[in-house]
This record gives sequence, C-alpha cells and structure tokens, in this order.
Amino acid sequence: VSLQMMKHAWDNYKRYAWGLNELKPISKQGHSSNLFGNIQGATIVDALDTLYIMEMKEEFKEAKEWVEKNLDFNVNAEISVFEVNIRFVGGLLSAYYLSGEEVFRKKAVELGEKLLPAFNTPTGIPWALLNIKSGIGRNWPWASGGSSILAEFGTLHLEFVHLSHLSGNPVFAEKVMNIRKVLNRLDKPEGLYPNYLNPSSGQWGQHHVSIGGLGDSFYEYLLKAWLMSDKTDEEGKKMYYEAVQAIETHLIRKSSGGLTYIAEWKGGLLEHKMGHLTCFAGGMFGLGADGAPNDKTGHHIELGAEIARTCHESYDRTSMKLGPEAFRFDGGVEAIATRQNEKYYILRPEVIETYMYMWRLTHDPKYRQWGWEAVEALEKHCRVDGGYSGIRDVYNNHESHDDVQQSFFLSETLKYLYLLFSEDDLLPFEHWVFNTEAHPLPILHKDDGNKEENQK
Ligand code: DMJ
Repeated sequence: VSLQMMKHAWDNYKRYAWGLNELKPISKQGHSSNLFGNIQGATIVDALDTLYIMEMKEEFKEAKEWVEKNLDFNVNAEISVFEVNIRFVGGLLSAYYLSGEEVFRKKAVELGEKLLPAFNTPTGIPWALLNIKSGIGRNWPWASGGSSILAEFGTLHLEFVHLSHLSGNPVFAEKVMNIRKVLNRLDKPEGLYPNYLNPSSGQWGQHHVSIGGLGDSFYEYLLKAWLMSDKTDEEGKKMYYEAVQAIETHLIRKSSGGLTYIAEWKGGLLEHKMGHLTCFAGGMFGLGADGAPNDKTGHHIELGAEIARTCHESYDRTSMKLGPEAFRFDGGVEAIATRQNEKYYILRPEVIETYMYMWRLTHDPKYRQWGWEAVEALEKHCRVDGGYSGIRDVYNNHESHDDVQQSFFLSETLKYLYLLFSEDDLLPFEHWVFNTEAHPLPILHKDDGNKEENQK
C-alpha cells in the first residue's frame, strides 16, 4: 500500500511540480518554501532513497538524471543550514550509500563545503541561516537573544561525520566535534539543555527546554552518533543517557488517566503540552534501550511503548484519526489539542516512526494495527486527486486542505510505513541509522577506513 501511496505522491509531483521544491496538490502547481532559498528539487532529493528502497527503478533513474543535470548549489540563496543538511545532504548521502552512484557523493560533498561558512562564528556554533553565495550567516530574527537553535546546530553530526568519511577531509567532523566541546563546557540547568545558545557569547538564551520543536533531534543525534560509530563514541553515549535521565526527572509526567507524556520546561515551570514532533521520542527511547546503563533496558523500552500509546491516543481522539500538531494535558483534557492553531496535521511522520521502531523492537502486533489506522486515515482525508495534502483541523468532520505535500511525507512518512510492514532485514538496525529526515546512513566500523585504503 505504501508503494501505491508513494506512486501517487511522486507521479503528481512529477506532473505538476517537477524540479520545484514541493507540490501543491490542490492547486496542482509548485510550492516553494524559503527554507531552501533558491535551491530546487527538495522533493526529488528527499525521495531518492525511498524510491530506491521501494524498487521504483524507473522513477529512481529519472530522479538521478535530474540531480545530475539540474541540482545546482551555485545560486544566490539564503538557506536554513539545518533543513538543507537533513534533507539535501542526508538525501544525497543515503542515495550514494544505497546505489553506489558517484554523482550523489560528489554533490553531497559539494553541498557540505557550501555549508562550512555557517561555522564562522566566535564559538563555532553555526548560524541558522546562511547565504551560500556570499557565505554570510545570521540567526532567525525571532530566536531568543540572537541565539542559534539546539535542534538545528545539534542535528548536523551524523551527516558531517559521513562527509569527512567520504571526502577524506576532516574539517566536517571537526566542526561538529567542536559543537560538542562548547556544549560540554557549559553549565546545564538541572542537567537539561536549553533550546537557545548564542553563537557569539557561547551562553544560553532563554531557559526553555523541549523534546519537540527546537530541541528534538539534538537528543536523537547524540544516541545515533554513538550507534553510527559502532558504539565507540563514548562521549555521545554519555551525553545521551545523562540527558534522558534529566528529561525523565524534569519533563516526563503521567496524566490522571494514565498517559505518559513529555512536557515542555520554561525556566523551571512545566507547560503540559506535547508536540506531534515530540512523538519521535518513543522510537528514540526504544532504540536506545539496548545500551541503557544500570539494567535500565526494559525501562527504556517501556518508556518508548508508553509514548507510542500516548501518541496513538492523540490520533484516536480526533475525528479524522490523525494527530494534531500539539496536544495538552491540562484544563480537563488529555492528549487533545485545545487551541485552534494547534489542530492541524501536515503529513508529519513522528508517530509512524515510533510505531516502526517499536514494532521492530517488540513485534507487538498493535504497532502494525496502529500504522494501518494511519494509512486508512491518510487515504481518506489527505489523499486528493493531485497528491497528498495536510489538514487544517483534524477535529472537524470536513477536510480543509492546506494544499502542501511536504517533502518529508515522501522521505519519512511513506518510508517508515513501508518499513513497518516489511521484514526486519530491510535496512536492519545493526547496519543502518536513520538521520532525522529518515535517510539511512551506514554504521561506520573501526576498520572501514583501512579497508578502503587497502582497496585503492
Ligand atoms: C522533518 O523535517 C524532520 O523529521 C525533522 O526532524 C522535524 N520535522 C520534519 C517532520 O515533521
């Protein structure tokens, strides 16, 4: 089924928005997001590995040809360093590792080099935004005290380690190791990492902590850096398990109805709200269970299962059976969005991602059932003639479509669905880690470098 869904999403993108960043499935035209500046083809690059894994050979071939002929980074564009890294660098790296086609390696390294000026700050903590022609960076105007964002500068590690590995140039890995160094020098309030860090002073901005937006994938990348290093990156491991400990103590709570959730922390006060983005943490806790210190393996699996259950409830308690952007545990509600501007669903993957991890780790059939419910809801409410669209209010009985087919729907949502219903030996966890945009990267073994040296 996810293969048919991918075909529908891809065919319509191809028909109406080929070469542009994303598709508007209702108005049947291209959608350009300023996250990628003038860089084009986000959907193509994000979808490459999904096409490959689903064995859509013709489509993969035409996508590759587009990359060869048209993917151009010599443009005057101000881009989001984080978004371009996770979608474009990540997408190209995975396409290279899966297919072995040199063009993807070349383009990934070329793009990585374009991102390097972002690190020209007094601390080496990169800017959020970068003009890839002039090399001038700056931060989001809305970010506390001119800060860079934890989830943005903390979500470069996996890709940059691979860029060094593939290019033989250590500079990429050095940049991300320095980020760790800066973080490790700082005092952490209650052991927590605030979402904002000023790249000039090296000091935290507002003491807001989140495992959802602005924080999320920083934690994910600590764990995955350790896994991707074949469990040699002890520093990443230590930082991850210490962070989880602080998160459990200060952010994880249980509702009176028995649902475990992860709240947001604002200078010591809890906001009892959980974002759709936060739902990825179920899968993360599950994935990290194996290495958990002090016999805590079972506990981390249990935590993953609890978060999966809560996030499933957030879907189940809507009319469309698709989860809202954020849901609350206060004012008499549990796992329900109360504010109009938090009721939308934009084809996000995190809940299905957690089902996929928990399925692989436990083989409890409920995860496939829940995934199937999501498929049915997507088909009923999001599928339109011209592709798949997000929904403005999942509590309404009538769809109001937002008219965007997000590129992560093809890279993540559909890939995780496909994996949820595949055998465990398709991209097995022993060999691959997924970047935060679901692009698989191989685990690097200690002797990998030597092996390649020997082959030359
Ligand atoms: C994706 O780009 C990535 O999963 C990112 O980590 C968070 N936001 C979207 C999907 O919701």
